[in-house]
Amino acid sequence: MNWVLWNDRLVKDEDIKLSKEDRGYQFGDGIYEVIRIYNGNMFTAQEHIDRFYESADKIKIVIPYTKDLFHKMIYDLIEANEVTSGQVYVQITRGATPRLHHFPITPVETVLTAYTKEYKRPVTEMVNGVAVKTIEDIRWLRCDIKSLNLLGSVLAKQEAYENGCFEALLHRGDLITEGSSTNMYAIKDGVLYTHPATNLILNGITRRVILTCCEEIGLPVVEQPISLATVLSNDEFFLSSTTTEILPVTTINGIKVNKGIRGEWTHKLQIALEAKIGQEVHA
Ligand code: PSZ
Repeated sequence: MNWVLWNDRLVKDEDIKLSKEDRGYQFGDGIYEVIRIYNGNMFTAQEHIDRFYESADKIKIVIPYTKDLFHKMIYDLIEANEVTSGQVYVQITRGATPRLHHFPITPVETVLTAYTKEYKRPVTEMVNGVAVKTIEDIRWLRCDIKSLNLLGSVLAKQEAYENGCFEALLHRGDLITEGSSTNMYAIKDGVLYTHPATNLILNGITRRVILTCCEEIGLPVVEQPISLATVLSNDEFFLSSTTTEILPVTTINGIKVNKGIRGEWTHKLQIALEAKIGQEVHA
């Protein structure tokens, strides 16, 4: 079924009416989240909801629902659409007003929209890995906000795609930040390295779960940026996000990492993450 959430109402897709002067549409003035659904349940729902409210707060949008009510609204949408394996996309914008850059002088209602999609786990890539291309990170300096402004990410992903790569490996000078829609990790001599959760990356929910998994499997973590110059000397490399989970990175700019095969620590982390998701282990 195809219900969508429009503010606090569940409506049919064709009944949703959005303004051409919605600030999300004109300025990207809003924020969003993507939450994974496994077996009809949201995975790490509270963490995603907390980040949604934090992102809104950072750009001074006030969400007119309590977190509990918001959680219920999203859950009702998932139930109405009978999603078992999929994802829910939710965004909120500052609302619709005659176009002026500054915030509306007379407050207007925010516009919330959410919809669901069926989605299967990328099991082939989980085993075989993916290719990435290094690209200079030209995004803004508040990547900690899950903003609707995604032009820097879109351009990087497109360049990666045109070069036959799954993802862009973004760097500011010599320092690797993250992917265009993923977090990045290197493993060298039994230690995991990943960019610290600063303004230069999105602190992924999957990243947070992975750091807990590292503790569980006895893999030390150093939250420090990975050097681009020495990136190929790492033993293993992988990326993560809500939808991709953990994908081994097997080539960088066409050159193999770890002989082009999934690394052992990466595999262990996939298994630890799957245990949290409650899925069976694939391959
Ligand atoms: O479906 C998709 O392609 C998704 S779902 C979530 C993302 C992509 N990306 C989230 C994201 C991001 O946009 C950036 C710039 N860095 C890291 C991540 C990973 O965050 P989590 O783990 O919370 O999804």
